[in-house]
Amino acid sequence: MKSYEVNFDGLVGPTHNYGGLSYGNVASQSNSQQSSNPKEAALQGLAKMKALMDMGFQQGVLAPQERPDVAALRRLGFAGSDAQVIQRAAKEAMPLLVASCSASSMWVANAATVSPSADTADGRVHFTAANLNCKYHRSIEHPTTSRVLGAMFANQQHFAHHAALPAVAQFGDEGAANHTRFCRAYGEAGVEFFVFGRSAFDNRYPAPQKYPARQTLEASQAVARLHGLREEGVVYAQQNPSVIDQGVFHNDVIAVGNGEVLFYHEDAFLGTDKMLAELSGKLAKVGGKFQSVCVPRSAVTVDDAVRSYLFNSQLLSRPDGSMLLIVPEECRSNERVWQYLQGLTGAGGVIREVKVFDLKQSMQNGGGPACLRLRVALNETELAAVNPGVIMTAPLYDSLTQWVENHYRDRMTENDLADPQLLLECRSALDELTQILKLGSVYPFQIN
Ligand code: SUG
Repeated sequence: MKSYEVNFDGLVGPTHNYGGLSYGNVASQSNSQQSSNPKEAALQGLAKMKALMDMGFQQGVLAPQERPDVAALRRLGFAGSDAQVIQRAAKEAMPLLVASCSASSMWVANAATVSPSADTADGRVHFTAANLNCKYHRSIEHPTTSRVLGAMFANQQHFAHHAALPAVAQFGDEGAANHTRFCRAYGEAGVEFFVFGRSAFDNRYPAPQKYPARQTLEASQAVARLHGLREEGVVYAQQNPSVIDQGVFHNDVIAVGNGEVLFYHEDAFLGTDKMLAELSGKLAKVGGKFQSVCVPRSAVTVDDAVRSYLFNSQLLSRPDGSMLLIVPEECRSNERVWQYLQGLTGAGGVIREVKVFDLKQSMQNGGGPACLRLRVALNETELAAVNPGVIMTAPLYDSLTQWVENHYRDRMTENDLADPQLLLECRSALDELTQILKLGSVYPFQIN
């Protein structure tokens, strides 16, 4: 049976702004308070989805969330009508209003961890929504994420959904941003690679000194248990704490894998040799031939990797077995990174081509091509069981582009977030979106 990797990209929500909310994420910190352009952000994301679809890849779309999150503000004690809740938060606690307005759900690599059916004990595709417990503005995403994923992958014969892990730092879980799967073919059993930043219960593991390690070993292990993965099909590795302290807040900022290939920076992991041997051995047991492409620090420094987002790229398999790397424009403007990429594609190795996309609006908050997509490996039967409303087609692209043109502002600052009119605009946009994507009622304003 045929199988595919389907990339579901997060549609940027109408409140996209630069709130400076993510300590440890260099771009988010340095662009804090700049004015943003939500319309441009959404159109940049849609252009990437359309381009991948036109290249013959399977592409889907994941809906944004209701923001401002008035219900979350109510839980923090702001009362009155919706407009009063927003005005009171703006007056008394602007940072909390900004956090409840974040369009951060666009980075759907953090929405969930997904295990394909070939890896799981019950033969279903398993999803665990990420608790995103490290940052308040992200910790409020998972209830809606679960409803949206449930509406997209509703067929219980093929899809199993797990609620987010307990909401404490010890089970900090950032979803697929720290998870990669290696396999010979998408429909065959593979090796799931979980990368953690620290252990919450075992102090033998080192931890970063400056910035938080968002993913714990214990969270990764819990997800592997929930999904019914075999021990032989799982490898755990620790992120090098010193790169976290240099701004590598997720493993997908320093490594990317696909098929039988891991593309990574020399400084990405602790115990690299042992880890590579384990990946190679376990992949061999399911018929695969592991290959690693290491980028030496002499060619690209960790700082270059963080600024250019070289590794936050999409590594995609082409029909002839070679791979294509989708990188952000910032890779072309970094001389060393661009030179490295020219050498890589010219060397006749597995990565043969690089395509560049302008995702500046998202990049300025630390979200590159890989952050914007959630990968779901599906066989033909499973793909047919996905809600067809969320699979990208030329007419859907046209409808979504028109929808963005109709509803989005082209400039957003902190003052705009305090405007109660924004909430009404967002709700009417999202109400229409659930009809376009055939999701049913998934937003708090639709179900309460
Ligand atoms: O969680 N930025 C996101 C970026 C997530 C990128 N995802 C992956 N690497 N997979 C984060 O730090 C910034 C929001 C703000 O500052 O307005 C933010 O949430």
